[in-house]
Amino acid sequence: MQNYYQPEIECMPQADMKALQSRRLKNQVWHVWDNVSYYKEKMVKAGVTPDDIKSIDDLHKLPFVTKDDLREAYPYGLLGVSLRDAVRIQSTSGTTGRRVVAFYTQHDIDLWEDCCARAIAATGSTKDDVVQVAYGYGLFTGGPGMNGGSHKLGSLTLPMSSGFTERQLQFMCDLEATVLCCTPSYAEFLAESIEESGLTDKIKLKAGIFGAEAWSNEMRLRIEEKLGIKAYDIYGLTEITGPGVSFECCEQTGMHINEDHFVAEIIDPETEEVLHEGSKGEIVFTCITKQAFPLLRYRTRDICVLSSDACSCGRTLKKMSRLMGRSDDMLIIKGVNVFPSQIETVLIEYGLSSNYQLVIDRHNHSDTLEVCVELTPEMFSDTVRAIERRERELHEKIKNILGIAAKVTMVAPKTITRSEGKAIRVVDKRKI
Ligand code: DLL
Repeated sequence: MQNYYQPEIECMPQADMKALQSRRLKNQVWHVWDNVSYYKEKMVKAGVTPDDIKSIDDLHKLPFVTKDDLREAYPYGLLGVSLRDAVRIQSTSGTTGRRVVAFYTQHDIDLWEDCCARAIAATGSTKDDVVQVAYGYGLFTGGPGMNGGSHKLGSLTLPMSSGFTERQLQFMCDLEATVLCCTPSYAEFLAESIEESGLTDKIKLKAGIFGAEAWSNEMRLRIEEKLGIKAYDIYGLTEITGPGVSFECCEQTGMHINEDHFVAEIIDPETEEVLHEGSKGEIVFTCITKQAFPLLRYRTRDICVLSSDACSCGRTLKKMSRLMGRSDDMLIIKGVNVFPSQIETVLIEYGLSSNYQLVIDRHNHSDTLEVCVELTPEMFSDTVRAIERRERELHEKIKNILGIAAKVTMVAPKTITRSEGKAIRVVDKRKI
């Protein structure tokens, strides 16, 4: 039996959905035109006015919003309501320069939680379930989003946040959690800890909702086997709302997009040309209902494929495939969005050259980051103690900027292999 949270939307005929999207898009473009002068200027420059947008077929006429726009307009330049009406921010981790701050009205939080409730319901879960939310709470959207979704569905919610594994296992056993929400790497770590603690027989989990970082189908099968559950993918990003932009159903062949709120397009990241359904490209989202942070045509940099094929779960919402990569150099390390240039800036400000390499690996289901950097010839003549002090100082600086710890290794000048083409700055050894 299929389980839905809002069947009238999730199973709406595609033609009706298109009409709903068109109505909402027209209103949203006016909302942005009237309230977000930053984007209005972009529209004026592109020679488009709200009158040119009559349906979602006109979406391509609107200019894109990129991370650079977010940076330029930081912090309030893209706010679509007065401060009086905004009630919450969420943010990505990272430096002030790269940090994304997204705003929500109460209405925005409400619709976000509906999206997360749809994702939880799609696993077959109901009011009778106990949902353990082990995504981080706070600025990160994972915890608050899934928490709200679980409340909406009426499930008993365990707001655990991430980490404190022993406590996670105790609550999971004692309160008989049936649904686990966390990153796939943490799910794998929890699965191993359960095995090691001999608690396998005490676990009542039946489903897991895992996202926020890349994971493979092999990893899914490993988690499913170890935890004895069905593992569902969930996608989202802070700029658009957080988790629940799209979610998997029992078919596990891609994630249904909550199209009544987010209109998806696939573009060629180089030419920005809109591609036909079925083509692989960068997914772009337009928020058609959000008030406080109403991004239109936001370039996510995430690469995937869209499909409107019928799904055996009965949902008519289009699906996006599992993510196939990114069109920029963003890495997700320990759940934190990291751009190599952030680390490069720290190194250069410290007086080092840009001969460095980031080595990312995964031990015990947790990511590790090593920053190997060449000493300058002057620093090379320092004592070992002075070099170790420098490594500690850099470790601190990187931790302050990224929020995660990195092992810093300083090596002799000219020892990092030079490439004849593009420098190889990132060596990602993670097998996911
Ligand atoms: O990661 C929101 C989220 C929380 C999604 C919990 C799912 C579950 P950000 O921190 O803004 O938001 O990072 C967004 O993470 O652009 C993708 O590159 C990546 N990402 C998110 N979900 C997935 C997924 C949250 N299921 C960025 N598979 C996005 C692969 C994902 N990558």
